[in-house]
Amino acid sequence: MPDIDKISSLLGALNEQEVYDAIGEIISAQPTGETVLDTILACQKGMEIVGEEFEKGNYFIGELMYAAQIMDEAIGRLKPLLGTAGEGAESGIVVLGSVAGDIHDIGKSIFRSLLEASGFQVVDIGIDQQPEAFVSAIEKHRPHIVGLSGVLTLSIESMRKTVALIEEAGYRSDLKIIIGGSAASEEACFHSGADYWTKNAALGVKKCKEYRSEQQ
Ligand code: B12
Repeated sequence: MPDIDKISSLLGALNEQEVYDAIGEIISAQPTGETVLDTILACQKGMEIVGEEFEKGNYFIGELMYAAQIMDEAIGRLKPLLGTAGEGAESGIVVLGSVAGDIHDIGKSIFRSLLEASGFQVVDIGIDQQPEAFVSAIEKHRPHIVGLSGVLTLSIESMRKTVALIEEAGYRSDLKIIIGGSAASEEACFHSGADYWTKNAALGVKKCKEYRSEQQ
């Protein structure tokens, strides 16, 4: 099996073709579901390296956009290996979106794909979504779980406002709220009033399954 960890440094260095070659090698080796998840995490780490280079002033917005393109393509190639839960495997409804002010969506889309592969129906309301948009989606789709995605420090405040409006609208006790993205932390979870936080999409799906077995 090829070295999965090397993908982080290849992506961090924006070596596009080498990232695809490494992903190709992993796919040819007929990986287990766990290996596919590890590969996604290695890509996520690569994006952290890109973020660090941006902070240091070595990369600029163009490099962030290029990294996003490589990441999208890499995940697109891995996606068919995530499998599908098949008809009738409904595990619950999740309303998901990136919170107000935040246009990042790669992590959100990965979480969405993993949820769908586990049989959840996902209503993805998109990026930069105001609290009111989450509440409208809750009114319309009556989800069991709401997922808030955010990678900016400022997003924590948007998450707090979103949870507060869900509470004000009277839906808080009907559903669980989980937050994810690189802004998520224990502190952010407490501050926002969410039930759970994670920076790992697979752990997020595991938690959603736990919530659904408690709710049923
Ligand atoms: C790519 C990127 C961009 C791309 C985004 C493209 C896109 N379509 O998403 C572009 C170029 C548009 C961009 C723009 C900006 N960016 Co940017 N960006 C990044 C970068 C390098 C990678 C983000 C990423 O895709 N990571 C990979 C994914 C897979 O990881 P993830 O998001 O954490 O998701 C995983 C988990 O967290 C989880 N997950 C995600 N969401 C959810 C939700 C739930 C419910 C659950 C359970 C799980 C879950 O699942 C995923 C898989 O495990 C980060 C660096 C970093 N460390 O994240 C900076 C970063 C987030 N950006 C940053 C900044 C500053 C900006 C800009 C302000 C730059 C500018 N000057 O314009 C703008 C902001 C625009 C805005 N208003 O949102 C900063 C944020 C700093 C801060 N603390 O606030 C970072 C951290 C870079 C840095 N280190 O400085 N960016």
